[in-house]
Amino acid sequence: MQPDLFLNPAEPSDAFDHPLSLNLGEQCVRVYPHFVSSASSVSLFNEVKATTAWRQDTIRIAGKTIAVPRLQCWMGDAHCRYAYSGIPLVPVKWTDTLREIRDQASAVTGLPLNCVLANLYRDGSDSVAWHADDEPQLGQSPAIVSVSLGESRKFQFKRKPRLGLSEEQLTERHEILLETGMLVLMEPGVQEHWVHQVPKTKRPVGARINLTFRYIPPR
Ligand SMILES: O=C(O)CCC(=O)C(=O)O
Repeated sequence: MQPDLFLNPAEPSDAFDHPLSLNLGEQCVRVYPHFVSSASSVSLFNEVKATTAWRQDTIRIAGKTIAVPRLQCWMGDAHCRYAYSGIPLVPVKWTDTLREIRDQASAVTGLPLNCVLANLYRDGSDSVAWHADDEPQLGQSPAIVSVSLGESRKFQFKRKPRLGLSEEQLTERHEILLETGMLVLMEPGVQEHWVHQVPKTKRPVGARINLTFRYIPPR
């Protein structure tokens, strides 16, 4: 599949002010290619990798316990309890680094953000399967803000099946190449109508960190 966007603009400052758009039907994904400058992305990757309390979660599928194919850390404000694929997540406290990235992501997107699922993909055999970030704690129509550091990986979208979709719509696919320093904003509506994944790859790739910021309203 050809990516919808090959993101390597020559003029980073321009790209920062004017995000690129990927239209998914009525919904939209905005891409800020140089949210983190290329000069600082390597040191930021190393800093986040070293200061985040990564853990290996497991899930039960068909009676078997399986290791989630990536390391994760759930971080956020104290009330931000969450469950992901049946894994209950109690937030660890913000590190200075992730709080700083959160504040900048909030400033760029204009969105309040109070928690983050950090994912560490150690190599091409780590992945995240098709899913939507549509847990009830996130409210009716959440916006999701995702920052990538490290190796490039494919990010793919397909529609959630529902009655009334044509064969063409059901087989429709979109793809973004997620590169280091990139911020992706999945606008409200994307999680209701689309699922996304980062597939495994046989290409030799090193580690990648993804920070998926969200907002959970205090109760
Ligand atoms: O790694 C990514 O870019 C996506 C992560 C993701 O889909 C998630 O945390 O829900």
